[in-house]
Formats: sequence, structure tokens, C-alpha cells
Amino acid sequence: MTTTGPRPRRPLRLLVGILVAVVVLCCCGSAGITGWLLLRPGIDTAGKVDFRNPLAVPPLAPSRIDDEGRRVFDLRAQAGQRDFGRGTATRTWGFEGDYLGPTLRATRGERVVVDVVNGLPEPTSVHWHGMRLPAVMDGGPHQEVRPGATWSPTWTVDQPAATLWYHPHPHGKTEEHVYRGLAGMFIIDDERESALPLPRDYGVDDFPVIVQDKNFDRDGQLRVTRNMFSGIGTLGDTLLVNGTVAPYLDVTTERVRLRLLNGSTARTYDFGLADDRPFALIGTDGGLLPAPHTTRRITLSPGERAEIVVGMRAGERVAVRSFPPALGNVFSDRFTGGEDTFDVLELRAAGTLAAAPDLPNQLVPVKRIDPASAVTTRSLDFAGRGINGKSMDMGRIDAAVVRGSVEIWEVTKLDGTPHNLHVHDVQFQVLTIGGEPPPPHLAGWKDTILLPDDDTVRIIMRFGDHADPNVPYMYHCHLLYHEDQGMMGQFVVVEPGQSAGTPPRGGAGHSHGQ
Ligand SMILES: [Cu+2]
Repeated sequence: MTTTGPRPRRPLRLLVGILVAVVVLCCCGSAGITGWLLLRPGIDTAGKVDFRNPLAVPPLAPSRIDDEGRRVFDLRAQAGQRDFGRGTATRTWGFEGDYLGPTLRATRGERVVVDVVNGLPEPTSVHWHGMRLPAVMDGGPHQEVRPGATWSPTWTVDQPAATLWYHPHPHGKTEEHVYRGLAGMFIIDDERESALPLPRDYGVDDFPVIVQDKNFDRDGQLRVTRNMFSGIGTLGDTLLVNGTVAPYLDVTTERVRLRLLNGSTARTYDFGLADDRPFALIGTDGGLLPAPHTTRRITLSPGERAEIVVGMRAGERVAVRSFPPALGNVFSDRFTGGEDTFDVLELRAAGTLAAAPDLPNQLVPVKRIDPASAVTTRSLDFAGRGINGKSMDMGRIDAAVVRGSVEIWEVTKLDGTPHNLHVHDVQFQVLTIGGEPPPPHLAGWKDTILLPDDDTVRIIMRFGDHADPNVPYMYHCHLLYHEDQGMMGQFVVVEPGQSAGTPPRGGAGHSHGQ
């Protein structure tokens, strides 16, 4: 733990900006190239997408109940290929298919088992993003699965209804594995959410919307790219939604619920409707908000989710659009997607729409965690490729948290580069951003948050009851290139009075084969 003191943030950023500008000028050695880099417009596909393909909806994963009453899913990671409308077979990876994976769905209180089979030629893992579960089931770099092996994590779902997701988390290879197509949604239901008059008929008035940006090379293959000026990893110029290029969705009801997931590896979006109509934000990463929040925009950085309800009129068409997101740094915006606009998905209303009830005024109570109940305050500084100046070390435990305890983490980004924070095992609440209470879209349960420039984000969370001094959970930047580069730390949950143990050495050597 370190204490937070005053930091020279603005001067530091200015210095970084000047240094980067000097590097740009020196590297390019040509005023023409430099001018082009600085003056070229961002990507703008607004009004230019022909929306020619029906939106693919990931199937609900089949499941069975075993002798112990557990709900069992199969999830096989495999290589495949898909034609993304380019007339070429693009080599992809997927779960139970060639790209992305089925939507897993379980109800609070159920015990689930997922038989993860690695059908890939290299180790991978499957992390349950947003899920509270024992560390050994978490699917991080300490639970890599060897090629050909099966890993069968099991846990009891015990958290509010929410839109979670799953994706690989292998050591140093997460960006590549997600980029190739390994990801899927995990929806949790509960009694409270089910009792509300919300659209919830999957594939009818309730849809996953998994947004990813891709680069295709001349051969139509997915290409991981590095922009030397952005330093944030791969930014693509083509959007896929649920793996569909230029998608449209036929809407048959007056209200449609979209479960937005930013499944991109580096890009941040600022979603809205092309005609600027308001919509209702009803949920964030970890569950429903206390009440619908009417807004025109919702920013999602990689890994974040938002559930929105959009009202439609018979016969109309309107596009979901991503507007230039406020990444907070005028200089780096140019190279990090902060000036890009994308048409994402066209909503096409049928000539007659089925009636939908009005949204309720209240959703679910979200009890605020009392800051006075926190036993520890930690300070995390994000800069470069490290946290508090340290790069990820599989053998180093950075923090030991007492099971069931409440902690406050104070997180500050110091380098003017886009970063976000994801914490495993918990859903947190935002106490303050830059000393101010959180805006409505950050007032619910979160597990991932975009870090603003300059301003410290204070979050509060209650950790789980699953103590294990040896097997760590992760906290990290969810811009996956940064994560792979070491912007990650490890914490263990321990019994009161217990110390952190020693993580198992290495990752791939500790996969759980049958
Ligand atoms: Cu980052």
C-alpha cells in the first residue's frame, strides 16, 4: 500500500506531449509526413455503411443438469474460418464454432460447470469476466489449458442479474486470442430482474451486441497491427457486430434491449443513435441500475458492458453509431481512436410493432458500500506498461486481501495514454472521480472503468469469501496489448491473519488436463 500525495500531473502530461511531438518530428524527418500524420482525418463511416447483412445472434449454449444438479456447458475452443463478406476464407478461432461463442445463461443460485476443451494448437484459458468465483476457477494466466486438455471449472453463481462475458486470458497472448475471435457472453438471471417489465426474450426483443474492430490484410486475414504513435495495440478500420460486417437488425417490438459489449482489444466507443434520440441505460457491467437513466451517449472502453433500451416507431430505420470518444488527450486522440466515428448496426423496425410496456421508474436497489467499512486503501498508478512502476510477474503477489473485506482503491493514470482498470472477482462502486460523485452511468456495479486523465478514480469493493493464499486473481488494464505487455498485478484473497503464499510457477505448465 502506498499513500497518495499530490502529483505533478498536468506538467508531466505536457512534457510527455512535447516529447512525443519531438519524437514524431525526428522519426518522420519530413514535414510532409508529419503534417499528414497530424492533419489526416479520423475514420468516419457515418452514413457510408450499407447494412447488407442480418445481424448474427450467438445461439444460447445448450446445457444439461448432471447427477449433482449442476448445469453443465460445453465450450470447445477451436480453429475455423469464416467469410466476412470479402469473398475470402478468413482464418479465425471460436468457441463451439468458427468465430465468437455461444451465449451462456444461468440463474443466480445455480451451480454451473463448464467443460472447456482446448482444440487449439497452443495453450489458452477462459476467464469469466465479471464473475465472483474462486481464484482457481477464474481462468486467468494461472489456469491455462494445454492443447487437447479439458478444464472443468465449477462454481455457484451468486451475484445479481447481469451481462458478463468470457474470453481467453493466457499469459502475454490475450490480445491475439481475443482478436482471432475467442469471446462470448454470459448472462446471469435473477428473480428481481425477471419480475421487472423489461424486454428479455433472447433474440426477439433482447440482443447481444458484441462490437469489435478489425483489420483485414490483402489476403483477407485478420491482422494484429501496431501504430507506433498510439502505443495502445491494434485499432481496426472495420467493425464486426457479433461477427457480422455491416449488420442490420429487424426489430419487431416497440422497445428493444441491446446488451452492448465492447469486445475490442483496444478501441473505446461512445455509442448513441445516429438521429441523436435518447435511450434508456438500464444496466452496467455488474447489473441493473437503480433506475433507468435517459441519455444520448454511453462510452464503453474494452471489456465494459451496457444494457440499453431503445424505443422504435413502426417502419423506421436508425443506426447505432459510435461517436468520437473523449479519451482525454488532444494529442493522443489522433492515434488512439478519439476522432473516429463508426456506423455500428442499423435497427429496422417492422411495419407493425408488438406493444411493449413502459419502462419501470425503478429497477433494483443498489446499496452503496459505506466507505467507513473499508479496512484498507490502496493506491494504483498507471503509467507506461506498469502499475506502480511494476510489470506483471506471475510469481509475485502484489496484494493480499482479507476474504469478505471492503477496500478502497485509488487509481490514477499518469501518462496521458488511454488505459482502463479491470478487477477480477468483484463488482465495484465508484466513490469519486476527480473528487466528484460518479455520473449516473458510473453509479451502478462496475468491473471495468476507463481511467480519465489527471483525475483519480476512487472505487470501493467487497471481496469474495473464497480464500486461497496461493492462487491469485488479476487486476489490469483491459487494453489487451497493455495487459500482455505487463500492465497487470495479482492479488490473493486470504483468511484473516493469513499471509500471501506462493503462486504456482509458470502458466502453461499448470493447465488442468483430465
Ligand atoms: Cu492500458
